[in-house]
Amino acid sequence: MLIIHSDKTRDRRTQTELCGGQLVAPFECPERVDYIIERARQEQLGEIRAPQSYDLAPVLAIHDRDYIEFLRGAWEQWKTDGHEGEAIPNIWPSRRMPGRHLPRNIEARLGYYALAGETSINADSFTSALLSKDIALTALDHVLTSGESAFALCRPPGHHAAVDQFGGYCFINNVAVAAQRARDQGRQRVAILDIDFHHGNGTQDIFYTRNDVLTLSLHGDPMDEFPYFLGFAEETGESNGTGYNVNYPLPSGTDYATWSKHLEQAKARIRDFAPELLIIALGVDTFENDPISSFKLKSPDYLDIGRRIHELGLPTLFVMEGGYAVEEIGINAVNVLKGFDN
Ligand code: Q9C
Ligand code: ZN
Repeated sequence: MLIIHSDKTRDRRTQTELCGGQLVAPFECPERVDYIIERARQEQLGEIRAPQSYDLAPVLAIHDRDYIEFLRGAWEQWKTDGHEGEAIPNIWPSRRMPGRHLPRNIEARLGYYALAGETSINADSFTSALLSKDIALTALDHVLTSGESAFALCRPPGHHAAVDQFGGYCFINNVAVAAQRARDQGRQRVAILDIDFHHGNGTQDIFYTRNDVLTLSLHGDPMDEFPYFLGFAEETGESNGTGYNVNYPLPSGTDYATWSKHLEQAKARIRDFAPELLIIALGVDTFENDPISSFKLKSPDYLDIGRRIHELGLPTLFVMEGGYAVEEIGINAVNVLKGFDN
């Protein structure tokens, strides 16, 4: 399988993540990509190719322009305002203060565009987000032109990013940008299957009223797990999109026997939809030793996941999302791709 990868993903190296009342070293760190690419080389998974550059048009097909311009300028405005540390939001529009105006103040703007407070912004955040979408789009173009499958080794991840919100380590929704581009290139129906431990809230929200992009997500029950406020089973889509969003919230401690049953349900829905392209939001934070998640999948299970996805017989774009057991992330992510290829 072709792998799209850039060493420049290492340039995003924030120092802080707000966690448990402390600023800790971010879970979403550059070493994640190092372990995956090292394992892909060891296993001779396939050719490793650098991404091409794309302009903003495919991003603006999904995200609001004012949000993207905010991301571009946030760090400069934060520094100009005299702040010493990395940029972290600390106030939000909320039930009693709905936020009908976009304030000028940068702290307020951070909250306006953030869905959570763990994702620090620094000098590299915007360029790294742009690079990550280049990786996804280069891999997508390979799938569209060759009919073969490909792996986009994206970092930062994307599935929590909504039309005008960042958070959960995500800025640009890479799978959504890729799905929309596939539509714009003439693919009629695209399915996005999200197997990251966390609900793909951004992806769900972006396509919620549409019936041309089917979104499905298997994830930790939002009653207990991030992103908490979206990802429930009753969220099935709206207007034209009714029936075109499917959530499988699963309890803490879910093992592979239970998880894979729900994967088969998702596959049945995908078959029924008959997409021309399948996009997998590939998180491996479902792993038993993941430091921020609570499922119990084991490394060999990821081979079987790849095998089961291959049974759909669809041109498939794999896009890297989460996975924070850094030492095992390479084994687990590459296992999915090996299982698919075999
Ligand atoms: N104290 C992805 O997997 N909550 N994002 C972290 C740690 C945020 C995960 C809590 C988790 C975001 C792409
Ligand atoms: Zn995740």
